[in-house]
Amino acid sequence: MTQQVIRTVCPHDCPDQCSILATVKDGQVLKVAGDPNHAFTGGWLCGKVSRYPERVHSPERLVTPLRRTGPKGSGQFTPITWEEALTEIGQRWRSTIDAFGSEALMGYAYSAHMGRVNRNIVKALFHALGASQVAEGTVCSTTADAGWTYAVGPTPGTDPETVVDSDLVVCWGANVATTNAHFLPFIEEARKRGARLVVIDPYRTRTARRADWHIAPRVGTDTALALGLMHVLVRDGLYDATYVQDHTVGFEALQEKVLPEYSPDRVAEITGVPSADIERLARMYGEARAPFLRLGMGLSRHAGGGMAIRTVACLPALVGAWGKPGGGALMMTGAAWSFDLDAVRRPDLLPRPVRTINHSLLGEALIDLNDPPVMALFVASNNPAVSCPDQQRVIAGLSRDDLFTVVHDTFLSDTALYADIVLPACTAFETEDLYRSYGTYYAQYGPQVIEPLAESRSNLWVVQALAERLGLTDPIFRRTAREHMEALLAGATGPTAEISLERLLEGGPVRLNWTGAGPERTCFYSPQMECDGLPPLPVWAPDPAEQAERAEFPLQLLTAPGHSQHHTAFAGVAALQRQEGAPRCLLHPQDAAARGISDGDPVEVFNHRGFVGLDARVTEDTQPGVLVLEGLRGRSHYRSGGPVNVLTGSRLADMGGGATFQSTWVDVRRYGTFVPIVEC
Ligand SMILES: Nc1nc2c(c(=O)[nH]1)N[C@H]1C(S)=C(S)[C@@H](COP(=O)(O)OP(=O)(O)OC[C@H]3O[C@@H](n4cnc5c(=O)[nH]c(N)nc54)[C@H](O)[C@@H]3O)O[C@H]1N2
Ligand SMILES: Nc1nc2c(c(=O)[nH]1)N[C@H]1C(S)=C(S)[C@@H](COP(=O)(O)OP(=O)(O)OC[C@H]3O[C@@H](n4cnc5c(=O)[nH]c(N)nc54)[C@H](O)[C@@H]3O)O[C@H]1N2
Ligand SMILES: [Mo]
Repeated sequence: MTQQVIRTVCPHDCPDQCSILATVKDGQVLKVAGDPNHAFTGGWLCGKVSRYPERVHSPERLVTPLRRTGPKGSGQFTPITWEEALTEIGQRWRSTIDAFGSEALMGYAYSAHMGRVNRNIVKALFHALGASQVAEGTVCSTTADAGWTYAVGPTPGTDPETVVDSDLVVCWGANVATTNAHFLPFIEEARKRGARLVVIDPYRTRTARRADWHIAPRVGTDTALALGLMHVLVRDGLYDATYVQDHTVGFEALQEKVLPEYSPDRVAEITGVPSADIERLARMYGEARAPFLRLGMGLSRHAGGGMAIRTVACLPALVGAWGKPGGGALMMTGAAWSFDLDAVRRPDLLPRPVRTINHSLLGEALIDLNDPPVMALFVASNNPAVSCPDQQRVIAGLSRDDLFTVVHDTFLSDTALYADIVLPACTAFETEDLYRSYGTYYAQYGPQVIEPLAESRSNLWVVQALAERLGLTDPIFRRTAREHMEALLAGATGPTAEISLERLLEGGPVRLNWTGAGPERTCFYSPQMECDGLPPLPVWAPDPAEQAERAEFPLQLLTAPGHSQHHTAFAGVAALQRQEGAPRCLLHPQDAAARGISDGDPVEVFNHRGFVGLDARVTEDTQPGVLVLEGLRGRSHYRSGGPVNVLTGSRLADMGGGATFQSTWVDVRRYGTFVPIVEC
């Protein structure tokens, strides 16, 4: 066959959603390049996706279904045929449903494949089976979403391409150089035109290194910092009284009841940011012509994380930044899209109301749920044995001998090690799907680039095959990817309905006709929060549970995305593993000296939940009292213990049911200095 260049889409959970030109010959992806035809991702790919041929053709790809032959977790499997795998799964699920009821079955796919079809179709299967449902986003975005929505409603963020017209860009808890790389050139363009870049992050990230000013608050104190800024803005008359009057709720209550409590001096005590810096930042923000706030989700993965996002998201309204060219705020653009997802997910197939299990509480669900217990689990497109909090319980749950687990993955992930049956997934390059970005306003069709390798199969194929075994007759389980796309568009509303399948199939990014007007209103005082039993006005208070943990373990754990990793999805690419290097923690020189730790020493990070063995990087990039761990790795990457989430707990954030990875306190010691305490 001759060589061909096929335009497709990066399927990963990333705001950029690059358009990719894949060069293909004889069923092999030879190279990938950025598509110059995309206004946002503009002709270059990140370091991870540049290596896509290595991911697609990794020698570690799963090539056949596997059946477990050794104890759970041992990694002992034997190849079986798809016929055997599907028959066994069908029989086990049927007998589980007969013996325990349909809610004993729990199955879900998460975000490793962002295609609207392959991600959502798995839901239809578990709806039709009457299985326990899973609230999946709680390990990632639900708390941030809840906080944002309480403040500004379901407003999609400002178009990132407009940032070039901004004169002040604030990246607040957003390491865009790592997690939103194609946004950077737009910020740089704004800087060429005179804008300044401020980064607010507890440690010096790659983005902070580039910034004109890096402000490093204590972890979990953003609510107070935002209120300190509001205090100065209101005190000095630097707010937009007209915008506030016309487009906000509860300004008087904020001014009278809240802001007096947040003087720069008090906020400095809470956040560790000097009061002069709070004054200066407030002035910069208040005096800017069009400040652009890029709000990340890191600060939401915390006990008070919803309130933090909710409060920071009020800032643009106070200065009237919304609607000014270059001004406003962006967390996500997802709310702008209205494809008919229910046409693929089909919640109407549920035979009766069933319980919903929080993804962040997977361990608890597998261990503690009764009536009925979870007896059969299906996991696709995620790796909860690494990414879910409270790993001890997740692993204990996955190790249950009476739990029948099926994992569908491209690689033998840590989770797959606990499966009874492993199903080989193909990469998104081997599937056809429809994508829409959550960080820009583009949708794009992603054609299949090569045939599925070996015996790997797509999420869609697996759902169809299982539906057939289980006697599910709804026509949805026979629809092709193309028919699903038609359904997604047929029921679309708003500007999404203006997009035609024909236009998508022509290829390349298709822009959503979105007007970007900003929120209808911003709630300084939120009646909805009051109804939901939450404080209706912004408030920061120390968290008693955290204070108790801190008394025992003095360092706060900050976990952040890895630069050359996408959680664990690129685990099969050796070059990226080498580039990321051995797992390490960033430790401030003061904390290192107090423990006799030098740069490069092997160390163990520990708390009452578990320990992780890795290398120490002693650096002023972090602040005293904050230990930073970048990236999620499988257990075998660590010197001992691990993965990182053995340290985190199952407490949920204040709103949205999200995980609280950052509400974790730890200590660190040189590797090998641990003397076990033997109780007699
Ligand atoms: N290279 C790479 N890119 C990715 C991913 C990846 O794993 N690797 N993951 C993808 C996914 S799934 C997602 S959800 C997004 C990640 O999206 P986000 O979670 O929005 O990630 P970041 O933009 O890195 O924002 C996290 C930043 O928040 C900071 N932070 C943590 N706690 C606090 C706090 O209390 N206050 C403040 N001010 N800052 C805090 C962290 O130090 C970190 O630098 O990125 C996507 N892109
Ligand atoms: N401590 C701590 N924990 C965190 C975070 C943190 O910041 N700190 N971040 C959280 C966030 S933001 C997120 S989004 C989650 C991510 O958590 P996960 O979704 O578990 O992320 P991955 O490790 O990327 O898992 C994706 C898995 O899907 C597989 N896969 C890839 N493509 C396909 C496909 O097409 N089909 C199928 N069936 N499988 C496929 C990959 O090989 C990989 O094993 O982690 C969360 N966990
Ligand atoms: Mo995420």
